[in-house]
Amino acid sequence: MNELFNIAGHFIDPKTIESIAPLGNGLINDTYKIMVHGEPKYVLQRINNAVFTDVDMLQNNIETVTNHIRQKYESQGIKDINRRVLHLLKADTGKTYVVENEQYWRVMDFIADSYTYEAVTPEYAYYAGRSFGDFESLLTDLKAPIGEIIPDFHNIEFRLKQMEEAIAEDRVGQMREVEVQKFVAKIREASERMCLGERLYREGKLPKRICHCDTKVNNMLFDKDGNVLCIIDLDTIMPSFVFSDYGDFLRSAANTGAEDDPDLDNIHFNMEIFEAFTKGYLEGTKSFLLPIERENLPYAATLFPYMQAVRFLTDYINGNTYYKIKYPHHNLVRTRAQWRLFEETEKSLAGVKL
Ligand code: GN1
Ligand code: MG
Repeated sequence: MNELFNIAGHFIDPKTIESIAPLGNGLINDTYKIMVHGEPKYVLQRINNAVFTDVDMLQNNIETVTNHIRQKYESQGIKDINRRVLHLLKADTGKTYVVENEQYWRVMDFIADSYTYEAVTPEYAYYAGRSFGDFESLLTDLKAPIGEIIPDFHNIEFRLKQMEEAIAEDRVGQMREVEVQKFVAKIREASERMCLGERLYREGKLPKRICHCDTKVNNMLFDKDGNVLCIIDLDTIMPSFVFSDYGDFLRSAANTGAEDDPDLDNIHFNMEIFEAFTKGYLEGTKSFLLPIERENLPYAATLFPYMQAVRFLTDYINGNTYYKIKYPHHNLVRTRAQWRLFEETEKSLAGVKL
């Protein structure tokens, strides 16, 4: 605990800190809230440096994007800007992060009276669609460069290659498990149709845009009336297909079960959420979205549970080195759940045209 106080002391007056307590349930970084006068005032985060190896680029990306959005909101006369866009604090080093014992830390303002959810109603899904669409739209005229913080992050061809490498290496002997072999076979069987986006990109038909790339429901803050306040978890902002933001949101929001649901019967694709989110997203992106992007949104909704199954299975085969796990088979349970969601999504969206 003392360590956390010392680190926070690089960003704020340590005498004002009452306590520091864990916050949220991300799979990558460690997050805490800093209490001042009985209220959460700041968010302290340990950046996972194994995942985000270039912390300078990471923090630069976030500063560039949040400054751009803040300026736009100012020129549009939007009120309450500090609750609508994240704000990184500067440390006594002059940077927006500090390094202590090879660990990287940052501090942001806590946005008061805000709520996160793991599941949404169709009404909230509509607002979420609008917000992610608006978010992309606000960034279409960004001139400053945004680095590809995790190269090939949502490149399914690359994720499949990583799976094949893990299989070839089989460092902990998981390939002996029949269930693992079965998933590998199914993933390979679907791979050709799932790599459509990368093919369209190579043919010069599909653009990359600045996307959020982690649009899970819990990466959005709502106010008490259900309005979207602010989009959070900006680490993975990078150039990508719009499929990333559209597809990854539905992967969490339209799933009637949990991401790691052990009971596969809970998992279905909620068409009402799909319709509401799509309506909002199409409104938010109407100024720039190309027909090729729009037509392939149903494909995007199937791509993300597929890609997540590939990523969870790869981590399981590698001996769980990437995602935080709560029990030994967690990544296999996650794979089962994401695979079921992929099948359910394909079934539900067969023949759906946008
Ligand atoms: C990770 O940290 P978190 O939970 O927001 C991951 C996403 C995955 C997600 C699966 C940098 O996000 O890509 O979709 O877990 N982020 C990174 O829940 O790999
Ligand atoms: Mg998150």
